Amino acid sequence: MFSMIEGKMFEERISRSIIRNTMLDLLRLTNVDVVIVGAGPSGMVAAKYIADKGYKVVVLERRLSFGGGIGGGGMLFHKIVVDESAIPILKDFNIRFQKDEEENLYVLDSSELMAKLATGAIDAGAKIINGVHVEDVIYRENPLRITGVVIQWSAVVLSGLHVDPLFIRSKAVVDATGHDAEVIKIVAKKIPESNIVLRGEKSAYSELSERIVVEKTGAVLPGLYATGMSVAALYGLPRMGPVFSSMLLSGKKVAEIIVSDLKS
Ligand code: 48F
Repeated sequence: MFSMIEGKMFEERISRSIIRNTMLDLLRLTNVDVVIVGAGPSGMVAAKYIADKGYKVVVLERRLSFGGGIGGGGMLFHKIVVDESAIPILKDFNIRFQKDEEENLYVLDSSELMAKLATGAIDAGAKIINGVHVEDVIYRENPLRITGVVIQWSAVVLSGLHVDPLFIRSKAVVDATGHDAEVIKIVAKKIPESNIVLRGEKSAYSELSERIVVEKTGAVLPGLYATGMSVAALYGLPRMGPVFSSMLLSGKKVAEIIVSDLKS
């Protein structure tokens, strides 16, 4: 009639298993090496290459799915393009691509890119947690340093309820939030001594932006790093549309910089 195991109903065991294992995970995540804010292309690439080196990495994504701007392809067409500079990264993630000889570009399916970037990051040991919104940072003075993030359930943010958040301590925080550079924007506003001026993204100039976004990727303040389109928003660089080479290269570059900083 009622299948009870050790005096517990099935429904009760489902709840207990989810609650206990979530709490065990969350306790392990209160102090990590690297918090990456945003599970878009740059964030997931950074997560893999940092986790590959054995560091504890968590990616916090406010939506219930990873991929960021990948899923929409180019104006909802399910393809995106890269140039040859991104091919080594595509190979590291086992992502298939075709050469469009006519345009001298490489083309791939947006769903495969999303799924395999996430798989690569997770298989390397990074945790991707959906439904968590980063609403602020933790900082310390003399010298000024970003030492973690302030988090809230996205559902609470969307509901507008006043609920105090919780904290995650980390050695590095990566703004991979895309066009709005949300973490850097908060730091610029709430920590004026950071002297950050967020210049905002410019209109489209794909070729220029693809190059400079990668060049400018890196540390913003001790403990705070920018990758992907947040770099464009910070330095006033143009947008580039559905060409993703620089997002992948920027994620890899920020990973290399962080790994080197964590070692020193
Ligand atoms: O926007 P997004 O894909 O960032 P990206 O890695 O790549 C940009 C491209 O997709 C494309 C482009 C280049 O070709 O122009 O747009 O720079 O992903 C950013 C992710 O961050 C999440 C957001 O939901 C998205 O999935 N995000 C943004 N703010 C927060 C956040 C926040 N405060 N807390 C948690 N997640």
